Amino acid sequence: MADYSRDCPEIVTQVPSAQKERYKSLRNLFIERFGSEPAFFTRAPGRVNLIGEHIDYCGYSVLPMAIQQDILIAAGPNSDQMLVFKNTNPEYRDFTSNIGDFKIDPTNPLWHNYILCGFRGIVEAECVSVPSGMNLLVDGTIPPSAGLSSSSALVCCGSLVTMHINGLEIPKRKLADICMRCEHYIGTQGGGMDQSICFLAETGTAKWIQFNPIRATNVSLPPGVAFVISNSCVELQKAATSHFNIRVVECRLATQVLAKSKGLDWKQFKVLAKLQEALAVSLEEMLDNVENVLHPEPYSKKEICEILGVSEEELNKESLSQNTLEVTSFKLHDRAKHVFGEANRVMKFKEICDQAPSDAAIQLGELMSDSHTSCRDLYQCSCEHLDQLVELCRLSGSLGSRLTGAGWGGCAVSMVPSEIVDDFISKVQAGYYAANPKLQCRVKESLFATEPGNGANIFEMT
Ligand code: ADP
Ligand code: NG1
Ligand code: MG
Repeated sequence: MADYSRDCPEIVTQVPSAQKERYKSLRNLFIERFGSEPAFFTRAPGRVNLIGEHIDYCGYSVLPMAIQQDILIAAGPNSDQMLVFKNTNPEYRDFTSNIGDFKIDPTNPLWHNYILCGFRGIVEAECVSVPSGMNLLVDGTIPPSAGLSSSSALVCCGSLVTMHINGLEIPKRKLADICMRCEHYIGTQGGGMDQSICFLAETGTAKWIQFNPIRATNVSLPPGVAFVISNSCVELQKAATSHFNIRVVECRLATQVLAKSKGLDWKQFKVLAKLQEALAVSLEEMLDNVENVLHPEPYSKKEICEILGVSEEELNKESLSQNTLEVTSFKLHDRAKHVFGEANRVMKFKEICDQAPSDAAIQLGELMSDSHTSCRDLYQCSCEHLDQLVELCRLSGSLGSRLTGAGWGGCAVSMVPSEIVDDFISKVQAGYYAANPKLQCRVKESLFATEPGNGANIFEMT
């Protein structure tokens, strides 16, 4: 039984004074759209992952921090057993459903589905037999489909609303545990990084997040550096494509082929970290196993079936997801090599932050840049524009730059000496955004310095 009692900052709090105007205008808009006062607000931040990409779903720890951009929901109950979701951004159309009738549609993941994931997660986990109807007005500032976790902020915010409106009190670590599984309803088979940092973040500190069970440890970043986010503005909606799940499946198949080669019951193993635990060896030894057992060329589905001794139907059932059934070729060597290497880099990053040697920032920057190289070459989750942007960030004075989040577009994060942040931003603006009017008009929300922000909260207006 997990112990959720520790590490849980207060969840219900007052609106910070700097934010009061935003909450007031959302309240006024809620009254305009629903004809009644909102009862409360929930807020969930986006995040930037500093290091540890595509390894949370393999069971390995990651090192993100929350950012200031967020999803904010003004909420009130309704007595008609209706779910009514509206958005301040007209691109996101109104959604209305009877509580008993809603469906989460992985084939057409429109925005309201993410809130429904949070709703369903709480209702099922807490066995709420007659959930309250909800009127919600959503306001978001996280650039969508950019690797800053707008989707999970929406899921987590939706779960908080559902909890509070139904009079439940759930500790933050349990909320993270519930929510890390609910985005699977929409099809993406991610790990728990986004939901864990969303709930467990605290102002002023990055977090080292471990899984099984979820734990969040403060990490002190070196003094004299800032983290700058730059969005390539290439968008990839994760739930609408199979890019993400193909990587999850490749890691699962690598786990199973390695397990089989060690004489283990391969069906018992779904994630690389569990295999490492069973073999009781170091990450370096797992890297040796990759070199000795897996070949660098892609595996056909037929070859994997032969190695594991199963039919294609059985492999589909055991190891693939709905949207990867048609994939016929899988890269196991390179994906597993990335995962073990990246897991190692997270441990080193954490160690350097703890020991704080005089050249800490330089060492951390190198780890970040190595992480990008591995994502680009072994995991193949970058894209041309993002690689160009990362390169430009390095040439503009960063100590280290890398893609952040799932990739295939989206954002880069750079560690930059504090005294050159303004100069760095001007150079990146000139080199990436200025030449293209479509990018230039988005530069304000696409290129900015950030600091570790607070986790999700419920706010009551006073
Ligand atoms: P990421 O999590 O990296 O931002 P995803 O592809 O996982 O990207 O999720 C993006 C989706 O989240 C969008 O397509 C949209 O459906 C939803 N979303 C993001 N921001 C908002 C918002 N402000 N309002 C409504 N839906 C949003
Ligand atoms: P983004 O980019 O926020 O969708 C996804 C996964 C994370 C993690 C990263 C890659 C979800 C909800 N999020 O994040 O769990 O695997 O990619 O490190 O699936
Ligand atoms: Mg997402």
